[in-house]
Amino acid sequence: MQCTAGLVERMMTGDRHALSRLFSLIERDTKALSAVMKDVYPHVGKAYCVGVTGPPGAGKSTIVDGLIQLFRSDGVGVGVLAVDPSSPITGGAVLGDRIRMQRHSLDHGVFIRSLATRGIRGGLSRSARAAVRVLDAFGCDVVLVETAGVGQTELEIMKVADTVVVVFVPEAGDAIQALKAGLREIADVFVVNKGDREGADRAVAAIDEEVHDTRAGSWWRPPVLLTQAINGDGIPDLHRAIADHRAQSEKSSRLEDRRRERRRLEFTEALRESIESRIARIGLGSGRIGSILSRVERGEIDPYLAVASAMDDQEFISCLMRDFGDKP
Ligand SMILES: Nc1nc2c(ncn2[C@@H]2O[C@H](COP(=O)(O)OP(=O)(O)O)[C@@H](O)[C@H]2O)c(=O)[nH]1
Ligand SMILES: [Mg+2]
Repeated sequence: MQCTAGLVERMMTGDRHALSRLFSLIERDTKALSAVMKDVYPHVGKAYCVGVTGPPGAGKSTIVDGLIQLFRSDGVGVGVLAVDPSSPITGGAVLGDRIRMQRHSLDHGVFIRSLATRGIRGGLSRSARAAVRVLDAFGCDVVLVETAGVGQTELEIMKVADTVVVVFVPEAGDAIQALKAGLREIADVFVVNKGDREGADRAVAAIDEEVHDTRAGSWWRPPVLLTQAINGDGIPDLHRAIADHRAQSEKSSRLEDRRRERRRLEFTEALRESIESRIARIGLGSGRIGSILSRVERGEIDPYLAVASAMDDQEFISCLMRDFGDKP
């Protein structure tokens, strides 16, 4: 893994080939990802991350495409990550995104990449976080992360994004349903896309009412915007709403609080994972820990008392602390 430092160095001089290689590494496995992070981390902290989430087909990629153009017209360097845990990298959705965004492919201020998250422990949030950092170090001012909302995965975007945009389509029933499922809390900006469709105004009103009830008196009241991404309608308003949210969160130190909380979560998650994987590696079948386990299995001691015994057992603890060569 010695090559990562050199790759990072080349990537930081604007070498896109090195950037692509780094992406392949962070997609490969957890160990490669950690090695890349070690070299990238000292160079991050400038990029602002915007998450765009919502159900498949809502128009997220079309919206992102419109946003790229607006950011570029301000001279902002843009990185785009399409994260889709449900479809493989060659799958239809991602391929479609690539084609749709192709018009940006000759622009050196834009880097678009789909991200495969399988094979990485910690899934979407860990790979996406790493990828955002790589793009940050590369020099992107803004990183747009598109995630297809499938169950819990859309909530994961919170762990990455500084501003979360949640996209709905006009079927108001669906929208309200999704709000109840937890999106209400994570959205900083709501978008009802496909404004050309029946019921769009009703959906906006319904979400607006819901937001009014739940965010009354809060430092930020998420706007509910109507867009028609297919012809660019409403995208400048969205661009402005993102900038407003950014300015407000920077001014009120909410951004720093949010990032601090994310780093804390990231550390504790990684720590837990590291301990879990060590337990899996050493196995619990032999030695004194093995006999404790057998007694638990036979129902002779309760599992919690057994944990306390294990934690007091020097042999077990020193096994856990052994050097597994898994450090980056
Ligand atoms: N009618 C209509 N179709 C749209 C609009 N925006 C996007 N679409 C279409 O909806 C489909 C899904 O869009 P896409 O951006 O790939 O959605 P994603 O899966 O959320 O990324 C595509 O065929 C788009 O052309 C819109 O405002 N109105
Ligand atoms: Mg898409």
